[in-house]
Amino acid sequence: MKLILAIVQDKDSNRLSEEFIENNIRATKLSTTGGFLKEGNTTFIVGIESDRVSEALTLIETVCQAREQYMTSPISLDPTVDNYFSVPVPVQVGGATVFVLPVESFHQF
Ligand code: 2BA
Repeated sequence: MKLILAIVQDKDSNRLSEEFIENNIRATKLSTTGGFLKEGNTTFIVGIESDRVSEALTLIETVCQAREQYMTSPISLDPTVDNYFSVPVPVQVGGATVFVLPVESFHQF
């Protein structure tokens, strides 16, 4: 058995949930926050048989799109500087960031 941790954009999370249900893949959704953009994203925890990992990865890859987001980065963090303004910088996010981990044991009580 493996544990998939898939960090996806919020915009893709409902569709991915539906695909998991349709394909009988059990998952838990966590509301998470990206450390860099500090914006919401969604992390799916999926416990799955080893021989179905590639099926789950294909679903994730199919559903999750790469998008460009803008990050507003201050030119100066010094509040004493008069010309304090921000410049939006494009950042490519996603499709999905996925970790596949071994599972030592699995219990449902
Ligand atoms: P964030 O940390 O908010 O990062 C959003 C996007 O910003 C990243 O997209 C990447 O394009 C860019 N980025 C992140 N850190 C950067 C840095 N130090 N310098 C320049 N650009 C940077 P993705 O790579 O697609 O990541 C999307 C989200 O997946 C991340 O949101 C984070 O929540 C998660 N993530 C990505 N890599 C991870 C890792 N190695 N460990 C844990 N979580 C990760």
